[in-house]
Amino acid sequence: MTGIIDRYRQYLPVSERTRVITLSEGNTPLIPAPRIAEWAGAPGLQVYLKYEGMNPTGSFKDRGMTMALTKAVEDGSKAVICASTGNTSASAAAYAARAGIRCVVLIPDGNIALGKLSQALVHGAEVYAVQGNFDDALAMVRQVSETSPITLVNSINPFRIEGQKSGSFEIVDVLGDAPDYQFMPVGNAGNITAYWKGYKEYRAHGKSRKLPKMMGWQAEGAAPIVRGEPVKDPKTIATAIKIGNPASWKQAVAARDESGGGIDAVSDEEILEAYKALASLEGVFCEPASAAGVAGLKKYARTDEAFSRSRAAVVCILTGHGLKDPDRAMAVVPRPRTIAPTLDAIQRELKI
Ligand code: AN7
Repeated sequence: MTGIIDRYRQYLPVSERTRVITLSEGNTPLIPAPRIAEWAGAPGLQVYLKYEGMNPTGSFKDRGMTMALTKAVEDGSKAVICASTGNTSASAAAYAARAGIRCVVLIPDGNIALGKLSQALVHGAEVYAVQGNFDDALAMVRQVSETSPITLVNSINPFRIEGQKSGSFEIVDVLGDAPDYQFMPVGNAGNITAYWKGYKEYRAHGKSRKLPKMMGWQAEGAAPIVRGEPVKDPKTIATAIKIGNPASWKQAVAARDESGGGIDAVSDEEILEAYKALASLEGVFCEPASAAGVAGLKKYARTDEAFSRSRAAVVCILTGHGLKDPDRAMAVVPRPRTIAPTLDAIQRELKI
């Protein structure tokens, strides 16, 4: 069984003796998306979708969680804890089950997608629904982990970032170099931090010549980095990135500035348009938060003409699978029509 730790062992803080907790995460597809380039009004762009929904629990979190649980077990920990908008808890629950240790999860009550909640529960995590938002839950687990023998596995845990940087390695391994631009959603800002670290390290090892411009996208109602101050009551349909005070704020700003990129916001309408375009034009089903980066691509192409006319290599990170949030999918499509069980009935409908 080979996951990101076995594939990128020389770049990660593990030894020969480390017992690796893995579900064969990583090695996700990098899918060319010419119709999304056209949809974005920039048909010359070489757009690729890094489909992180293909990880074992359906999101990019597995890259970080294999490292976090591997190190927790190596350090003798018997329990892990996290706050989560859903995907972190699903991943932590699965890897803790595999490691055979306890997993405690705090989620914002009523604000996580059903698929994610079902995952945390079925993997046997102890789940608490906090009457507050993600930021409240994160403050609580930080305090608990400081005073009790339980390992925090939010992305404040540096091993999470170490694992997640493998996403950059895979992109460079496939393209032969870093892309010119990377578009991605930003919530707690761990992933943009990890990707930027990965690109810099891989280049230092002579694996690439370029570094991408890092283009991060927040939802308009939950855009603290764009506004320059925490958002007390964040609002967006993209519940995964409904975060008002990101833990890796400073690192995200550094990734933006060092790379010459940007962090901006897209509306829920723009996110849902991109979400539907990905599914209907490319056959790729991601969750709404994942579509924020692609919505950002269209917005950026509109504002920067030189970019939209270029042949730049652009990677969009699709962070989570569409099946995580079936309620959202059903809310944006027409219901199936009910028909009689006859040939005549279907032929009348098809008009062919
Ligand atoms: C699909 O699960 O924060 O900027 O608690 O699930 O690294 O936080 C999820 C975040 C993007 C944002 N896309 O990544 C959690 C959580 C999806 C996500 C993000 C998340 P970060």
